[in-house]
Amino acid sequence: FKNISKNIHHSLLPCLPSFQALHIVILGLDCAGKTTMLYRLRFNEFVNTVPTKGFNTEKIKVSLGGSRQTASFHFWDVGGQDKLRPLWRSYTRCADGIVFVVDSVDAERIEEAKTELHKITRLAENHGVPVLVVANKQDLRNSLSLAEMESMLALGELTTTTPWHLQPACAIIGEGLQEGLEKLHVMIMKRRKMLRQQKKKT
Ligand code: G3D
Ligand code: MG
Repeated sequence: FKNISKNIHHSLLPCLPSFQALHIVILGLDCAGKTTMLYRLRFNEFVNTVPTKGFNTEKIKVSLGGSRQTASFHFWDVGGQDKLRPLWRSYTRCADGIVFVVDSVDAERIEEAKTELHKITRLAENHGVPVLVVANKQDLRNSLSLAEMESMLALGELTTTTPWHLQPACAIIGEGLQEGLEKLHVMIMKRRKMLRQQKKKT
């Protein structure tokens, strides 16, 4: 992983100016459906995935509700196996937003997902970065409800500065993805406005 990590640092360190595509990092445990989501958005169809060893990246234009407006998202889908998780930090360094994908039927590992989510949002450099929590695999009969997910992930206990939205989704058919990204976009724009106003005051 050394090489991968070196390349990432090289490409991300000079944080790109924000008028370019929004930098969005897709995180979550392995098998949550991150790569399925990315390729659903990219090709508008289901793509059979293999476990992600390094990362996948795609620039995708997403249309925003009703209006004809679109936003460019530059997604980074990072492998979620535990040995890859230490790399997450180098991807979130300049992130405008985080998409955290959770498998809604994997009740056994939801505690682990919660721990990782809280760990990443507590990092100083992620202070205030909006998080879209995707409750994925809602198509399956035994999926946890949104209310259950919210309490099991302790979303109410995320730092007070972290804006979040919990979105039910089914990545294989793409349901909920667009809606979730619109919410994420709104949160990112709100934060930017707030940061601009703070800058003016000082
Ligand atoms: P990851 O990138 O987070 O590790 P993947 O996860 O995108 O590789 O997906 C892991 C498995 O979950 C895949 O199945 C994929 O088809 C499945 N999956 C992803 N999203 C959904 C969903 O919304 N509903 C259902 N039912 N399954 C989903 P396989 O069988 O290839 O392991
Ligand atoms: Mg993957």
